[in-house]
Amino acid sequence: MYKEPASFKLDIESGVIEDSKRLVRRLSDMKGYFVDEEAWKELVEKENPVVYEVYAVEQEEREGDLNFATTILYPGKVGKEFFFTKGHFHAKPDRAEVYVALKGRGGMLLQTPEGEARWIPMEPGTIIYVPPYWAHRTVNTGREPFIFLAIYPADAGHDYGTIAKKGFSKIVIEEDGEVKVINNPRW
Ligand code: S6P
Ligand code: ZN
Repeated sequence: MYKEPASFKLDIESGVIEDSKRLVRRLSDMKGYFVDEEAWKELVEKENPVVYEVYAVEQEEREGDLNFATTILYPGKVGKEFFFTKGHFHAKPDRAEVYVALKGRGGMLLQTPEGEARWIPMEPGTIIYVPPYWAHRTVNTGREPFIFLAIYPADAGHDYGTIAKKGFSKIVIEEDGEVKVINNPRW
């Protein structure tokens, strides 16, 4: 009838949540995501680095319940483009989400279904409210792992298809030693 309340141990330094489900995304899992496809191929063949890891505590998909997960997004670039998470809409697109940045530096790209984009920089202590209907992707613009916690409805689900096909209308690159958010040339 009632679920048992629970507590979990998060190691703030590493971002790992004890007794959670671990997911690893390597660069080879992100074919077609980066603008510079030659640079992507070269780096996959050379070292195929881990781009990010997720530690998730998830419930059954039921309205009213909550999931949470940390992400450790490693530093790196494909060509000029900083490493990022795949990015997604929620399968139930009206489900919102909250992000809390814990360590490192980066930001979030958000986008409406019509392709209107926003960029929000993130540093430890930044809390982001992701409203219903906005796709979201995080980007590591720093030189150390970028770690954050996300809290989302248990029935939100993930819709990766649209972003996998079209990407975001903006990309985040390093140019002349600066972080720049520019229009996606493939959009
Ligand atoms: C889930 C939440 C995060 C991401 C994680 C990986 O709703 O937004 O836990 O799943 O940052 O990103 P992605 O886009 O590969 O799921
Ligand atoms: Zn999400």
